[in-house]
Amino acid sequence: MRVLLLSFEYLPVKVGGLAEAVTNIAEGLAELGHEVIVFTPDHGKGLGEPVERFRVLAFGEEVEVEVRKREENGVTVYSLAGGLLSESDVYGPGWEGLLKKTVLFGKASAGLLNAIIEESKPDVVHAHDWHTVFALGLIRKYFGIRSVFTVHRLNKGKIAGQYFHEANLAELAPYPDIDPEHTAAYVADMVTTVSRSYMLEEWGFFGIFEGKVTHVFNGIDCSFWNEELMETANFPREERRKRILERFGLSDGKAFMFIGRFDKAQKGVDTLLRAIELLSNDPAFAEMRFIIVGKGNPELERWAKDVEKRFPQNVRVITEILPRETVRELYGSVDFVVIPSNFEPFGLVQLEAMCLGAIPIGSAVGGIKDTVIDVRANPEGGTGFLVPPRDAFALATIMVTTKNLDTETLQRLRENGKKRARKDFTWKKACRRYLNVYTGSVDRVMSFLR
Ligand code: NHF
Repeated sequence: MRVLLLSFEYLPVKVGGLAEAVTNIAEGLAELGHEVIVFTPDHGKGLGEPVERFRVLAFGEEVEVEVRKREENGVTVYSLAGGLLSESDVYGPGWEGLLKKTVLFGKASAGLLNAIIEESKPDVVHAHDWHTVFALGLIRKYFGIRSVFTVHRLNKGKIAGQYFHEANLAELAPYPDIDPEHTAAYVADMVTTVSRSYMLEEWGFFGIFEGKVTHVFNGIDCSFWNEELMETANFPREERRKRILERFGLSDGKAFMFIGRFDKAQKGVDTLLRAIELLSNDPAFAEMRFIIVGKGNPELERWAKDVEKRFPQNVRVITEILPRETVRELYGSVDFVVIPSNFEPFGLVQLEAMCLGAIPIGSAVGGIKDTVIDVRANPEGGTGFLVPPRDAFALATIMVTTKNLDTETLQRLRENGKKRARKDFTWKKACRRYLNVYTGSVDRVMSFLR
């Protein structure tokens, strides 16, 4: 099968989990013997060799589009440069600039497909997140290729119908304000998202497209997130913990870690900070250590730093991007990783942690709920703990409980977690399911089934 993927992020261009997901899907499909082509904006990177040039009329100006091509791990990647497509802010400049960039990407993608269609007509076009709505719409309109739209995270935004007019897709914008995710899902033959629970939590959106909606879990590449590659691979876990805590200026204790963006909407670092404040009154607190890694919202950064200042024996806050190798040392040394997200389409942290034997304590939402098995519900097969989102008290309570777990249970949770991450959430599995989505041979939700 020949598959065309459309995405605003493709490694090495990475803003969030989207880049990892799309790159792994592309390479996984290629590994399974399929021909994979990717269209992505160049974002000023200049990767690959120039192969094509054409002019595109957009917003009253002619833009010279330069197409660059590279072969990477069995995948043919075309990056589209010129005008806003060369803008280095992936999702910018500003909201207006981003919208213009998405329209230009749409027109340039249609132009590029026009140039290569005679030798390389795709069997399916697979578009990722709303930024590809114009590319998807134009490819569907001009070439009628079977199409799939994947939501990695709902944006729930509205854009002026005018942008659809500008993209030669006026028929998709009968109203002044249009939700581009809704339009992409409407246009596509199949709609997917990255976990079953997220799909059901967001049924208000996905339910509109019932009959062509399903989930495909992401995977995790445990080849990097591997204990054997750690600097301290030969030390027992307690020794590693002692060393890593020391490295961050803390004495030994039960170690809990958070890593993620400091934002108010999704990642829930505020819930963790509140939980720590609650815990500070508990006698167990003296033996608890917290390493919090992340940056973002200045107010949350200030709050985190203030908590660190108030509890210097227990809390370390690192507001810088750590090298992946250091993050691996952390995962492989701490006892627990806390993922207090308010919502999480899939989430990588809980699986990275599981690959390295750190026990996840996560919110019972989206992909966290689907990947972490709560040991209280399944004592033999459990891999971690699930708590309600936005509930600092529940999080604090479970942290006290976990602190007192016996070594045997901890060991079982670690082993179960490693097995689950390595076996149940591989990219190969994800790609096999996408292939079924492409051909329509996949199960889907029927809300009337009881
Ligand atoms: O893992 C890739 C990623 C997800 O939960 C994540 C998210 C954005 O929010 O699918 O997309």
